[in-house]
Amino acid sequence: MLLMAKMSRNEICLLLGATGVGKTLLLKRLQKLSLHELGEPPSTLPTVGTNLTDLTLKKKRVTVRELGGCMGPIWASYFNDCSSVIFMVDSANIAQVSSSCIQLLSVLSAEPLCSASVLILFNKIDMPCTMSLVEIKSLFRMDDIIASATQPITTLEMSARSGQGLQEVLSWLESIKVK
Ligand SMILES: Nc1nc2c(ncn2[C@@H]2O[C@H](COP(=O)(O)OP(=O)(O)OP(=O)(O)O)[C@@H](O)[C@H]2O)c(=O)[nH]1
Ligand SMILES: [Mg+2]
Repeated sequence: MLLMAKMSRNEICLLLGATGVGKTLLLKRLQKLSLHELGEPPSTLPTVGTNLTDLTLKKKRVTVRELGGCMGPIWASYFNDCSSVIFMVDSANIAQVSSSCIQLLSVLSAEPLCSASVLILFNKIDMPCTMSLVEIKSLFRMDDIIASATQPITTLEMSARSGQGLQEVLSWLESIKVK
C-alpha cells in the first residue's frame, strides 16, 4: 500500500524567490502552456503560504510548490522530498539583488537540497529597466556560486509576462532525473 502511494506521487519541484519576482505568474503561464493554450498573462496576488500546481509534461507529471516570498524565514521546512528547485530573480529590481543572493546561497547550502537540480531564472526581461544577463550574473558572482555549488545549476533569462523562456522552463522540468 505504502509502495503504491509512493509510486503514484508526483515529483516535486520547489519554486522559490523574493516577493514579487513573478513566481505565481510563472506557474499560471506554465500550466496554460502545458495545455497548449498560453493566452494573455493573468493577474496575480501575493502568495501567503504555499501554492501547489500540477503540470502534465510529455512524459511525467510534476507538482510545483511555490513558497511565497513572505515565507522566506520558513522556506527550509519545505526542503525535504523535492527533486528540483527553481530560484527566481527579478532582473529589473537592483535593490533586491543582495537579499536574493543571500537567499540563493542559503538554499544551495541546505543539506536536504545538496543533490537537487537547480534552475535560476532571471525574470522580467521585458521591462525597460532590466539588467543585462552579464550585469546581473556579475552582481550575483554567479560563476563563483556555480563553481562551488554541489548541485547541477542551469541559468535562464525569461519573461513570465511576454512568455519568453517559458518553453525552456518546461523542457528543464521534463529533463530532471529523479534519483
Ligand atoms: N513586466 C513583467 N511583470 C511581471 C513578470 N512576471 C511577473 N510580473 C508581475 O510582477 C508582479 C508580481 O508577480 P507574482 O507572480 O505575484 O510574484 P510572486 O513572486 O509570486 O510574489 P509572492 O507570491 O509575493 O512571493 C505581478 O504584477 C506580475 O504581473 C514579467 O516577466 N514581466
Ligand atoms: Mg506568488
